[in-house]
Amino acid sequence: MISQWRLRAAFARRLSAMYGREVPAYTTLVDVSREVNEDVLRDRGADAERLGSIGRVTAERHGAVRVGTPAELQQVARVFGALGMHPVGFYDLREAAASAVPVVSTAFRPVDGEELARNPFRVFTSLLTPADPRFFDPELRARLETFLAGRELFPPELLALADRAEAEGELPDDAAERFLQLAVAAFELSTQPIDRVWYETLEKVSAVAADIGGVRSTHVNHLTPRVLDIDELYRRMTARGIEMIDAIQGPPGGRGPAVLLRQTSFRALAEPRTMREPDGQVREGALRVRFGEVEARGIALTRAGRERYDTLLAGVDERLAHDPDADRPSVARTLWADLMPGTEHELAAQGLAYFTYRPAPERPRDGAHPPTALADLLATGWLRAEPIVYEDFLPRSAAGIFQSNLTDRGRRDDDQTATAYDSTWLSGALDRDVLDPYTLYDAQQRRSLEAAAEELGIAVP
Ligand code: OOG
Ligand code: NI
Repeated sequence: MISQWRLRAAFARRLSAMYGREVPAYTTLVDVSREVNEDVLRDRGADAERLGSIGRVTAERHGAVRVGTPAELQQVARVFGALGMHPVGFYDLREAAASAVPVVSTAFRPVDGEELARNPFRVFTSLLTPADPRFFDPELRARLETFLAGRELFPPELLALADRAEAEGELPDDAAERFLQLAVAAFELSTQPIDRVWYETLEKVSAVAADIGGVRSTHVNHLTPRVLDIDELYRRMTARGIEMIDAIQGPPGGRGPAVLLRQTSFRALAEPRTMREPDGQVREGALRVRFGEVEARGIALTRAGRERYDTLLAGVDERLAHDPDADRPSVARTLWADLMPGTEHELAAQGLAYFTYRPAPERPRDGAHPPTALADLLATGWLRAEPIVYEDFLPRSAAGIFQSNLTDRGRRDDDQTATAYDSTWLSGALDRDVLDPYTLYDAQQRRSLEAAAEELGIAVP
């Protein structure tokens, strides 16, 4: 029998092997990431593993996939459900001014601490929004919906195996093998001819709309390794002549503990794709839709901590609007130093980031009574705090990642009124609850505090 987490780990490994064959630059990225991680481990020792064991980090990937309809989204959710991955978080990529991509997204990932430690594979999953009139007029919407209704992304045999794995939590060896083959194949780049005129019609709205709705199958858009020092990775990739986007997205690095998520990417080369012309002729064309991305993960922020990050983004934008020649990274570093404390201890004491807490082995043993406030329990050495890793994504960075891949801004008609989509709508479309990331981190922190309080014989701080 193969358990869900082993299926998940095997799926991530096989998808990685397949994507490496499809996009050779990805293999370079994985190699350079591994080198950087080994160097960081050597330089920093145990400290390097504070946000995950080197085993976890080396195997860690996130994928990105894009689907066209709620029915397709429900099916992909069954495939990921088989792997113990649940929809977490809602991201609306239609609003980001710079990108205006007609999708809303969630991320499928393990939610339980132990499952995450075994293998944290996650997939950023985007759903096209044909009903948004700012992007699609009624005629194009109708054509698009008809096209999407006529395709099959996941064969029934795959979905039946997925349901069984989800219900039973495991699969017998043979069924597991079959499931993995079919699941990986479902995300392979298709060699079927693409209707060039239809593809280009959608491309005028958005390259992402064409990538989703212009073809009869789906594919991995990118697969992202995790690196322990993203600034160093950026330098090494650039030194190898790979042209990265001009920035690392997310909070500035350097000072204090790493928080949330920092990402950067590069455009992959054009890939050969078969095109069908209006006269029926088939010829070799090329499309450039996939890319490479890498990320560094930090500590999960509470809502209060996250507000400070959003304040940073707004502050940097404002400063750049007044002074377009200012250096964005240094503006961000300066503002960030004012907004965020520079130690884990302060992040914990001020309730800005999530930690698991346990009684310190070296706590006072002289019969003294522990203090009641969390900050005091930490300061006086009663409790120890271990950071909780941020397992999710950032909408602004995601918009930047989408954007890095587009040569053309696409088209959004702001005279039309947006269709409302939110987390509740997405839960309905999925027929599964979209989980709230803060609730998950809160619960993990709370459980640890309750256990620690019980051991110390005090009220939960
Ligand atoms: C997803 C872009 C977002 C990330 O890491 O923020 C993303 C896509 O291009 O489909 O993957
Ligand atoms: Ni990504």
